[in-house]
Amino acid sequence: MKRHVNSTPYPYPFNGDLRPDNTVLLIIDMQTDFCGQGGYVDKMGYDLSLTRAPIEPLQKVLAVMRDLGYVIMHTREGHRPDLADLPENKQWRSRQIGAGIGDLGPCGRILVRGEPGWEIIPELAPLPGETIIDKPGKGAFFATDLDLLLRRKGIQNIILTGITTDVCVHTTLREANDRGYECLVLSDCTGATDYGNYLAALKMIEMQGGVFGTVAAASDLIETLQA
Ligand code: C5J
Repeated sequence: MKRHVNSTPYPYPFNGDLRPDNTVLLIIDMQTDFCGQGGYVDKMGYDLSLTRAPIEPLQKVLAVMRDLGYVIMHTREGHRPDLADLPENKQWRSRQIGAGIGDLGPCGRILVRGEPGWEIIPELAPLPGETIIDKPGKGAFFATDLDLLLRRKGIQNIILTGITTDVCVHTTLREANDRGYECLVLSDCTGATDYGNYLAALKMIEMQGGVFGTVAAASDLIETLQA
């Protein structure tokens, strides 16, 4: 049975093959450091309401997709406690803006694995058995086994959500698209530290007939899944 999500600029997936065993919901970096008080994004002075906006729609999508048996994966951006995997320029730039990666903040050491700020927020906590990808960079394919796990599971479709739209979501989207995965971004299940960047990041996807994939709202996906 072929089915499609009502997405822009084309219905997803392109071939109508949307099943629990060939599709993953990828939830990117819903960590306190990116959307919680005292975390990295808060320390940089950005508006937390923008990165917290996806929480509620994501909870709905997550509940539906868990119920239907879809593959669920989460990512966390963070570095080893000895910072051996932290590029010098990444640390230097973060210190310029008053939120030095590896430095002590209100939620522990910023973007360091095992610290309170690095944890996924309780509202979207992974269930036992759901895969968590720990990544040192912005893209979830860089220096991780994500591609290997997806191919072993026979995943063709990736539904991308999480934060931030213009940085980690977009980098992962581009990496996935170049690897031949069919990508959907859920517009209300993602957010950026700047609203203009959020809109631009979504618009970029829609160029050239869907240069990186296609975009839908959570309700469009849920309608298709429950039809
Ligand atoms: C950033 C992310 N923005 N998860 N990380 O540094 O988007």
